[in-house]
Amino acid sequence: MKISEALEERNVPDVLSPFGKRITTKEEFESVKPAIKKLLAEEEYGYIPPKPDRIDVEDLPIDYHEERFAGGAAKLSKHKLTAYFGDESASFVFSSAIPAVCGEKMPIFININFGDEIPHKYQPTEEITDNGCAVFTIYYEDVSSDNGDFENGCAKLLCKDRSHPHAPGKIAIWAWSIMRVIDYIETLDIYNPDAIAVIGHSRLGKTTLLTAAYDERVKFACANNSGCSGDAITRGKDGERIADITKNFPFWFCPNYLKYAGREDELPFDQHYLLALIAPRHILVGTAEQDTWADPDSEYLALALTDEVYKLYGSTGLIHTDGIPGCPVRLAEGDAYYHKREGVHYLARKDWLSYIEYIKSKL
Ligand code: GTR
Repeated sequence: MKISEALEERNVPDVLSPFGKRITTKEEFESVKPAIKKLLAEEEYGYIPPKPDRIDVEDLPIDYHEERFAGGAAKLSKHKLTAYFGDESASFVFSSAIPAVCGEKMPIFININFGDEIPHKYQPTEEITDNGCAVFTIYYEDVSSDNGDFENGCAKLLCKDRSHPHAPGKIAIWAWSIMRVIDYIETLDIYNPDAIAVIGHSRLGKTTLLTAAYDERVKFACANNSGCSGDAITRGKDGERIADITKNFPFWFCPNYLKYAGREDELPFDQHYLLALIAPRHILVGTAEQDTWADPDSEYLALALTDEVYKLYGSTGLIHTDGIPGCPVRLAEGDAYYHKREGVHYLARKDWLSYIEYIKSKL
């Protein structure tokens, strides 16, 4: 099926005419980016909390077994980050695994993950460091719980007034924590501004995209199976819809987003606007054939529609044919990347290794 056929009847808004006038240059697109950011903040995710006055990072003890991690081929550490706003502060813990020998073009991942174990089913740490990459890991619920309680963790300080229609949801708060870890990485010897990659699976893939859209320090955004309200076109989407996601997880978003349940056509944007804010930096979309809840075809369409923005910057975007790809497929030639692998919703080793290979090819 051709892309145009797949888009028929979806009535997707044109990202090159986000406010009426058609955009034809990268300068014009840069000039509308703040308004697109405002739109997404006010209608979907809420405003990401501001940068703190300062951060402190304290090293925490690790146990003897962790010290022997990877037989000495990588150094594992744990840290506690405290962000200060005047006299008030919020803290969370993160870990790092850094190869003993760091290459000059070493990818530096920040993985916002579903657990704090190292390794974890979604983070094959030894394979990552053996492949010459550093990885910093945030356990997302250490930042704030994955529910409607805004009184715990960093949410208590960062989102005091949930009654406001643009108040940040949990995705925005998790994104804020990734930005703080990047603040820390910037102070390290290993820091390379070209090599910062953020990765997350599913709800944390949505978090990854939001972070990259609002923080230009992210050069590679690896959104794994992020689907609804992440990397998938919302209009005409299969599987999960806004009505489902806002019923089950209203706290991921700003209160304003709930009004679009069952009314996708009234959204003044679609998810490719989020991706367009990341272009011309690298977007890596990873999908799974049986992940119909996320809808791999709608994920593909969002990325393909972002192409026009990449082109404004003289970049290739996703190199693809005019069709919806079958499975398995790996499109890794352009400045944007897409894969569809066999299997179900999961962040697999295969996914990691594919992302790593692509990132290395671009460094
Ligand atoms: C599902 C949710 C999806 C996806 C997933 C996950 O239940 O509906 O949008 O984010 O959770 O995070 O695992």
